[in-house]
Amino acid sequence: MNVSRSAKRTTLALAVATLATGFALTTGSAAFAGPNDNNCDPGEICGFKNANRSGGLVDFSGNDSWWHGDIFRPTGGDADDEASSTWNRTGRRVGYYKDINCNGPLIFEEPGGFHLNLALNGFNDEISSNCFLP
Ligand SMILES: [Ca+2]
Ligand SMILES: [Ca+2]
Ligand SMILES: [Ca+2]
Repeated sequence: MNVSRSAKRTTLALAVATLATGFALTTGSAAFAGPNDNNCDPGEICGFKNANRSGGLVDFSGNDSWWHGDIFRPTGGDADDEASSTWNRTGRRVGYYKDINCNGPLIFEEPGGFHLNLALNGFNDEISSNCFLP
């Protein structure tokens, strides 16, 4: 009797697990839009490995004091001193800085602004942090 009850419980648990897996698969990326999800979504600050917002990206929802350890996705590679274009999809002005902790020379973007080729600004492969500006 105990064996039978245990078997039923296992079957139920499997059924629930299957449903949960199916749910996760069908909801897709839109339901999980957020930082570090491969997409430069509205509300995010993004740095791209290559010019013209290509070659993989890092996406932040706010200030980031050091881009080291943030990996361009899906291409790979550390973002610190490696970004070649940027896009500010937040509603606030953003500064990108050559040094960590938002220090050193900066360039800024208005809400919705972008830089397609940071080399034109002397900032290719230089950005190490970003902060909102007043
Ligand atoms: Ca995102
Ligand atoms: Ca970081
Ligand atoms: Ca730097």
